[in-house]
Amino acid sequence: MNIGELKHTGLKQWIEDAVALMGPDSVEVCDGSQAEYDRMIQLTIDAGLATPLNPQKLPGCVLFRSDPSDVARVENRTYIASEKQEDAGPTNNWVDPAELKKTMTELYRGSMKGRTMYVIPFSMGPVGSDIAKIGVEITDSPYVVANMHIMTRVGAKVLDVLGSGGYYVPCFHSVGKPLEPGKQDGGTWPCAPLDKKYISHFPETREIWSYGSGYGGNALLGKKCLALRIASVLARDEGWLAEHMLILKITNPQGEVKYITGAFPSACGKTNLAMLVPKLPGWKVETVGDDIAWMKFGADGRLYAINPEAGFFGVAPGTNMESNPNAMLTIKKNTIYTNVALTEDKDVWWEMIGSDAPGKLIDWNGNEWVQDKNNKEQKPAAHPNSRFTAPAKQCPVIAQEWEDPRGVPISAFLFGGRRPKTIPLVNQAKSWIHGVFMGSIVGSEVTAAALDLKAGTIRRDPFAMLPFCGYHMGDYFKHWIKIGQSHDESRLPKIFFVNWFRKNEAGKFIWPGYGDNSRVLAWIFDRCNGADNYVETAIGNLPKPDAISRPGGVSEADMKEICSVDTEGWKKEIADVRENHYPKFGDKLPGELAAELDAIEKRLGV
Ligand code: TSX
Ligand code: MN
Repeated sequence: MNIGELKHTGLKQWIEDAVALMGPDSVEVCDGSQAEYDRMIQLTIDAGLATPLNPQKLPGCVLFRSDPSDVARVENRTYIASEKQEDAGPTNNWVDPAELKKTMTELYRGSMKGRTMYVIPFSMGPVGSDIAKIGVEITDSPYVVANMHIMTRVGAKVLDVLGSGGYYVPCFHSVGKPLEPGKQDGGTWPCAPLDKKYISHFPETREIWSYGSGYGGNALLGKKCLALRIASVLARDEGWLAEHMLILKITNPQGEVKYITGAFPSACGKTNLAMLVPKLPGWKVETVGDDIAWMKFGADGRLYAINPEAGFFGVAPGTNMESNPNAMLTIKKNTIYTNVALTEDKDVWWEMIGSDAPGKLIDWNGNEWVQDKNNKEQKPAAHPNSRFTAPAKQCPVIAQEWEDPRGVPISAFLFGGRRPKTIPLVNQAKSWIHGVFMGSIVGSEVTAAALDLKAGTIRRDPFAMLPFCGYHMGDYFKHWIKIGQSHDESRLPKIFFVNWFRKNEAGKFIWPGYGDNSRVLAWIFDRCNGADNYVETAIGNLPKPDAISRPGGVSEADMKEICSVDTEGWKKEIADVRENHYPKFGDKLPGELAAELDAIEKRLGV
């Protein structure tokens, strides 16, 4: 489709202005068809950027290797450009929007020379759902087009909903590498150097401008940029919630169904939880979403959630038939792999895939790699942030209602993190405001992968939204408090804090996690039905002894330990929140949260 056929005059003008600025050789409006997807993949193969994988083992799959400088989201190059710095808050990078637009306009000038400009109309959420939103991404990357096909709903059906004047979030993306006449990428992943990369959000005008990176969240603008950073601002203004949460469906042995969402910082196994295979007989867990939840109130006063995405953009290393069999089955076909290792028979391999590397590999840098288990220093074959992009509909346990435009009614919110000490296995908030307090203090142990902070320390990541909130985090807390104040609390989801990561004195994990987490989900399920399975404590409602069935290998003493109040540990936790965490939000910290902190401290006893 070409621009002339567009009915939407505003959209047409916006594209024409972009063409004049970026100077592509040609322009294509994407239709979302399989033929278009296949053509994008073929283009990247011809440009030496993609390798087709073994059609017997991985039909319809390809492998990309990115530039070594372009392997993850770049938080220090991610900007919230609001008129006032105060509106971006202390946890976001702020720049003056006019200044940023000036800088980026010069970068965009001629940036698509020698390339095709693709215009991607996409819907976040089922097309036409009241909860869904439309975006249009302009990009010069066929890799982005192919990934957007999987991660969002693309094409003509979206333009139909837009009509001649409908609202869309405009998104600019350029890899920032114009091509000389007649030149191709020739196997070199196109991107700009780090100091030229910009992932910019204009929350007041609801625009996204991305430049210089072709990778994941920097380039697939529907995901973190639109569905979280911009949507969080829309949600604040319109009274709903745009959250970094998985959505799962649980069915108990009696056939009763509940839906639960959960927010966890990175490296806590969110995708694994979203596709959990329960160990408890008779219980069923199905997937609605693994990363983002958009929630609006229904006429019945309940919160209804949709998954705004249509695919999974998951971390490959660590994914195996034990940790997440459903993910492994999802990614057997029609999947884009990025930065994993390649085997001699064109299969994929990554660290902790469940078996040793079969012979000689090509690592994520394109070099030959032979596994040496005696060498502890050996660099990984797959990049630790290597990814699969796969259609959600291929997940064997995708819930049948995952695309219901009305969304699913949420019974519980989970918050969690990797906490080796103090934080119990599960703890129910006493009230909405206590639950908001729990969300506000979410933190996770820093694993070796993060270079910026010392391993072993706790990094606070309130609501797992720290990198994804498009405005001041103190105002975000206030928004959550207001949701509670303006709705019938009995119809709001119950709030829980979970911790699969308690360690004993020897540094060994006490709780087996994974499928055994279904025991905790069952307790939460019953709690939502008002079961008499809890004891009130200073920190919240904890499981009664024996209310959570004990997995094999966990001693009675250990079970008791992870289900009780560590008063001394909690006093330290409270002190850390008071001295190091809450002061970050200055006078934007809601008084209700300061009061909640005081109340818990008082209940713990001085
Ligand atoms: O995803 C995880 N989950 C959630 C699963 C539904 N992981 C992996 C985190 C990195 C992405 C976990 N790791 C979980 C967990 O519940 N728990 C642990 C910690 C753990 C690791 C190994 C063992 C036990 C716990 N091994 C044995 O018990 C033998
Ligand atoms: Mn995420």
